[in-house]
Amino acid sequence: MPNILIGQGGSGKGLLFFISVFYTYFDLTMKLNSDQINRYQKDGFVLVRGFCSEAETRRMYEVAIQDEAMQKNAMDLNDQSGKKTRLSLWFNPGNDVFGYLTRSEKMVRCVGQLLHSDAPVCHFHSKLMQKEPKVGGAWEWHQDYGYWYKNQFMYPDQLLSVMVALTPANKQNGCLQVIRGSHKIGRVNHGFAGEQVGADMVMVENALKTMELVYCEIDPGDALFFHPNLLHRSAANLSEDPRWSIISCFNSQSNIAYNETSTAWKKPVDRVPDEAILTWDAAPLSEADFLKKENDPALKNTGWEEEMNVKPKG
Ligand SMILES: O=C(O)CCC(=O)C(=O)O
Repeated sequence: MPNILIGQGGSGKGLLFFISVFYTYFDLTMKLNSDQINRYQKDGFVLVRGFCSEAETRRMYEVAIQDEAMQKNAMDLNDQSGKKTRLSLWFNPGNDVFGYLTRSEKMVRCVGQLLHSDAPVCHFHSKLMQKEPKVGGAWEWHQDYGYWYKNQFMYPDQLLSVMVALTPANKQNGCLQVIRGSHKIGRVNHGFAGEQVGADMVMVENALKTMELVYCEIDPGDALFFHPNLLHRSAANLSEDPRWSIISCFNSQSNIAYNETSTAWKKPVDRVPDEAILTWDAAPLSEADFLKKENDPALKNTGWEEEMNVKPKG
């Protein structure tokens, strides 16, 4: 065994260096076990508790609420009741703290275990979801592939999303709700629900007759990996507490998007060690390539949306 106790004995830096060498040497980077992989395949989602440590999550939340570019580039999407859901979305993962999360060995490795391809893992986009107390709007029932189909990605099994909670998410503040196993239905039709893309409610209601509705109540640092055909929604935040999270979406390089002008989706992720999130100097998000609402092909009319029944009954 090599001498791995190098560093400034007793100091915080020395300890971090020790941990990093220890993890590298023993290959202890977080990965999913076979039970978790099976659950993702069967249910369309898997929850990994404590994916990010308390300190990592605190660092990300501080940036989320303080970074000027993040706030300046936030956009509001109206839900069906006119309440606003706020998010900032960017494509290329940079040298900022969220870029370090997206690019971390643990993230890329776990995503690679779930994507249905051996091609390199690429990052499609990340978004900071900001559901403010009392005003944060709902997300209507949809599949992410309801949006991404319009980008003309060919293979849904080669895409997935990872939601990392930055604050507690619960029923009161509008946590994510999913229909267990609904990814197996395949893509259902989508129309517009407010300014969002919404799934055909006939199929959602059919799914709810036999499949379980699950409220994903999660704690800061927990990560929810979910399939792009999993039906999901979230209610408005009527509580006194914010509900913030970061959602990173990944794609296999073998999955071509024929209607997407950004290019991150075909660039293999430039990985960084897990400890970058906590210990590396982080750039501000001012260099990030943020999406403007008017440029999103998923929010454009393709001609068939109006025919869909996307309003819940009653
Ligand atoms: O953050 C939420 O409440 C829902 C977000 C969502 O459904 C999505 O980004 O696809």
